[in-house]
Amino acid sequence: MVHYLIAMGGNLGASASLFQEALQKLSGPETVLRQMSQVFRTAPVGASAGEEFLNAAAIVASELSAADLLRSMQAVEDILGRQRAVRWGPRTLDLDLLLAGETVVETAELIVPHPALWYRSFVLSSAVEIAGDWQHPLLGSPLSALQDRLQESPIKISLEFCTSDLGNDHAAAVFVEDLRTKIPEIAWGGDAVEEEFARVQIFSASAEQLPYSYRIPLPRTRTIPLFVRDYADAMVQLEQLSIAIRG
Ligand code: PH2
Ligand code: MG
Ligand code: MG
Repeated sequence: MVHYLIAMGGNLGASASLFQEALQKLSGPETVLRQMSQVFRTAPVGASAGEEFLNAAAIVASELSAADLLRSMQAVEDILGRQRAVRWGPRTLDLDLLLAGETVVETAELIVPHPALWYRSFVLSSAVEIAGDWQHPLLGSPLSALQDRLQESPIKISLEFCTSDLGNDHAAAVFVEDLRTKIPEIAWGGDAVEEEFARVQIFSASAEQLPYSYRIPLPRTRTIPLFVRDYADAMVQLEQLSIAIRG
């Protein structure tokens, strides 16, 4: 029996009742709902994400493996999403597996802990309500501490430019200056920022991409890879990232 933490989100006809219906469908002989958070209204993150989202989290106890639970979550997404299937558009219902107790899973199909769990306010606010004392097994902190970290201002994040396609050091310096004025609540630095919270790696979109299942190299090194076409694209993506972080 494993306790799993699940995130729920949606912005197309999503409602508290849709989330409840999803949890009902997930429940069965092997899977029991233990707790559900309140439903939070959150700002959409992502250029084409659309309207305001609803987000919530739930704890289920299950005999299923993480891989099997994920498959049943995907089946529920399909059933409940079918009425309003808009490809590549806003989401009717998104179910993400955030944590599987303190187990770490890294396969082609599934990464647990969810790689974006630690820096997304729209995930952490509901997760912390019901699982604030759960440990993030890679970062070694409880979820509540990860959320507190997001409240610090300015939040310190360093940028690492992993490509030469984007231009020279001068172009990068101008870009960082621009970023500082546009997103002042985050102290972005080209050089190592003191006590950095995260490291954002900027890759040219044309460069060879890392696999989605990138490894977090050290317990406290939190790295976010971004693949960008140029600095303008980097700015757009970083603005979205800052919304995801600051919520
Ligand atoms: N999910 C997304 C993209 N953007 N924004 C918010 N606020 N909440 C989400 O659940 C969300 C999002 C794709 O899964
Ligand atoms: Mg998601
Ligand atoms: Mg998903």
